Amino acid sequence: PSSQVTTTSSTTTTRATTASTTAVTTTAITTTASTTTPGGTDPTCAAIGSISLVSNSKLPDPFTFANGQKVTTKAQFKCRQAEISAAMQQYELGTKPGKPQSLTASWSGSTLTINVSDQGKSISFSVTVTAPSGGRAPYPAIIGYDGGSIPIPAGVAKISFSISDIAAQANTGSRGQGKFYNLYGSGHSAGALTAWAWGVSRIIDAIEITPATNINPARIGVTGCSRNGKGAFVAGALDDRVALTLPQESGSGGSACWRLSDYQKSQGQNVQTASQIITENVWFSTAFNANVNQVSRLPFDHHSLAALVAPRGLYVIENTSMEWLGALSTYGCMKAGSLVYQALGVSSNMGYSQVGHSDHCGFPAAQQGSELNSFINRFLLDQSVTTNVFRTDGNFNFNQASWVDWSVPTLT
Ligand code: MCU
Repeated sequence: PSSQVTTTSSTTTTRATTASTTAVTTTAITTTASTTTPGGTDPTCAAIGSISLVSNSKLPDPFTFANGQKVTTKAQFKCRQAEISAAMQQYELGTKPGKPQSLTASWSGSTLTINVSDQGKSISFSVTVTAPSGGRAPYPAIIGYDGGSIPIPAGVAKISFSISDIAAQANTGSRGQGKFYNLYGSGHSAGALTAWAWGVSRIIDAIEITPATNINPARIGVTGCSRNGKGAFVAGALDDRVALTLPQESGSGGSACWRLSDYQKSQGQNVQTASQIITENVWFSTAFNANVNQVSRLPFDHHSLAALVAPRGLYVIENTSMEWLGALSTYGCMKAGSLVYQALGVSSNMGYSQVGHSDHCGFPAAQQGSELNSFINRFLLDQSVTTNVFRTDGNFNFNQASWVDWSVPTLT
């Protein structure tokens, strides 16, 4: 089965700044129509047609459109990214709504409150901003899902985002619960990962119209660990204003590929698979359920998430000691994703580091200095430092030729 994906173009945005008191600044974005933008709105791209399921045991080719046309230029790749995004939303993530009809923000103390109205409904949520020690305003900032689990260096602000407020993730009974669903309806197709990604986009909208936060909206990172790492990855994939994406121990549903995790499982390893993950929580759209036992039908896999983040900064943190995450799966999946960065001529914009340690979501010092900090220094603090990281301490052999049957073009 295949269904039509429609892209609707977003409409003119007007901005109005209302008077601010000393403590509170309130500004507003108004868009004339609420739209869903599954694949983006680039007018130079051909409209995205229906995207069919495939039969492909290998990782699908990021450089070939659904209609068979090859990607040869960077401009075409942007259109292909829109198509990949639409496919992932259709078959796995659910639809991420576009800019709401109205968004206002207020800033008080260290709290940024975001008020969103769309199609007659309204919600409001807040994030806490911790100003950096040192550095220069406007500061870069890292949005941490439930605070995140990485050390944030000097000069970088931290934005704590309570994600369960937007979409609950207690268990499979959490479907449709949270402010996202109060706004868009409890039956909305978005899974929790997509709902949180929508929240990140609204946080960035709010920062863009609230200079009083002293945060630079062009230097935003997003991080989270484990289930929240899956979320951080999806947020970076679905909003190209995110300058640096930092998923930590995201495993299955994050940096692992569904096909590779199924393979590991078939080899007797205790690795989380698509068919298991949907029985645990509401991270994905219910639309995903139809294909969890036949993931080779998906016209994408999770190397495609890296393909959506490209060419922006991406540093993937993984842990070889946790069998459940799928050490080979995350390594091989991100290796395939890195081929997109290679094609774009920016290999060093993506890093992958897999270090074994028993504390899930603990952050080993070995991954800090020349790895995490280098990515932050380069992509958030504008320093010219080296970010050449692709490593594992794992004892496995990823045979790329078994999984990648496409060649890597040099996109012009
Ligand atoms: C690695 O992320 C998840 C994993 O997908 C779940 O199966 C497990 O229950 O929880 C992990 C997690 O979020 O740990 C904090």
